[in-house]
Amino acid sequence: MEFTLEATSKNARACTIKTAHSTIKTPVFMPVGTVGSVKALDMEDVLELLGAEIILANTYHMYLRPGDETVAKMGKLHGFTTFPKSFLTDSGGFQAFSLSDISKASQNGIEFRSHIDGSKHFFTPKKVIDIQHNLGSDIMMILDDLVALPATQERIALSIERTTAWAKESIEYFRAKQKEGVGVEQNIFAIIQGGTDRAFRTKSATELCDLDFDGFAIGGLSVGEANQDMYDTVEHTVQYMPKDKPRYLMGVGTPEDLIENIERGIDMFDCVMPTRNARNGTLFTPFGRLNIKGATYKEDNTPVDSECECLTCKRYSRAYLNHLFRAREITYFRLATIHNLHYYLNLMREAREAILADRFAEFKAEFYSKRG
Ligand code: PRF
Ligand code: ZN
Repeated sequence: MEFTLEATSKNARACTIKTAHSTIKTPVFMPVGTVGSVKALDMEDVLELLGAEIILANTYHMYLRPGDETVAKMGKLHGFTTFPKSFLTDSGGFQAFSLSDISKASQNGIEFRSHIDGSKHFFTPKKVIDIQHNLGSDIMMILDDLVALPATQERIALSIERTTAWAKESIEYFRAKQKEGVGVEQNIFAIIQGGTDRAFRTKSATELCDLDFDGFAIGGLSVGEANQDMYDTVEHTVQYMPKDKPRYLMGVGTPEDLIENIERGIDMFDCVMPTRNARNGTLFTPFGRLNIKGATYKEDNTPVDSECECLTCKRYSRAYLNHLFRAREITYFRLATIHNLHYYLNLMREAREAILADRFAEFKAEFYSKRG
């Protein structure tokens, strides 16, 4: 992976990340394609209509169904899904923790039950690397131990201790495999944990950033803490992260969260918010959220956002989308998803332009002023 830091505007960064499959310009939002599909879209939409250079898939889901070995046989993620650009895969720890009714972390890994058929599985740091080798993602994530907030000091201490131990085991195994010729074009990121406690975050960040990873993520946030606590934790943690590697904030967030965290030095984001909200009827615009179900849109002949250049806004009215939503038409899901993802990806492109012109603060002020 080639990483170039092109410009900064205070702490905000514009970078380029070159993987074996694409050149990613940051700040970047990665659409979520949990099971190897961005829900409601096909890869042509993701590629041609949205222009995404990277999407996220989940180890947990692909391992359970169709199975990582099947994916490997079908040409790994790129061949199987036909998406030719980059994939980042999450390690499965978070999904085991949030989707499985029974999940138990121990010293050696995480035991969980499948949300599909209840079968028992055990993820270890090495196992999730083997799976991600089969998936062939451009960026893989280490197995981390995360805790729901609020948590006791003891539980957070244990979480970062385990995450560091697993990270050491992961990087050793990953680099050894590369020496054998496995995963040579793949990259691996560590995940900083530590709740909202500064001392824990300092410890987790310094321990992990000392290791030979290709990039670093901040995990364990957006799990129920106040927004300001998330922003403060990020602001604190980035100080301990290297300037010459990508910084990824996992599972975040609202448009406001993205702007606040770009300002604090984050390069990469992913979140189900634009895709999930689209399906629920919530559409994002520069003026705030719009609930397309509302009776006010029944005879509104204007687009969702008259300045938006997405397919949905160029062609269809709020009235038509309101109708499709109420009629539960499948087409609604695609059109709404295209708009919301276009909004997120475009927000990142505009943020990047502002950083390159060293006017991120002005950009942020305009962003907030439009929302009133
Ligand atoms: N760890 C992993 N995946 C994640 C998270 C994490 O902490 C989060 C937290 N917001 C989202 N996805 N492995
Ligand atoms: Zn649009």
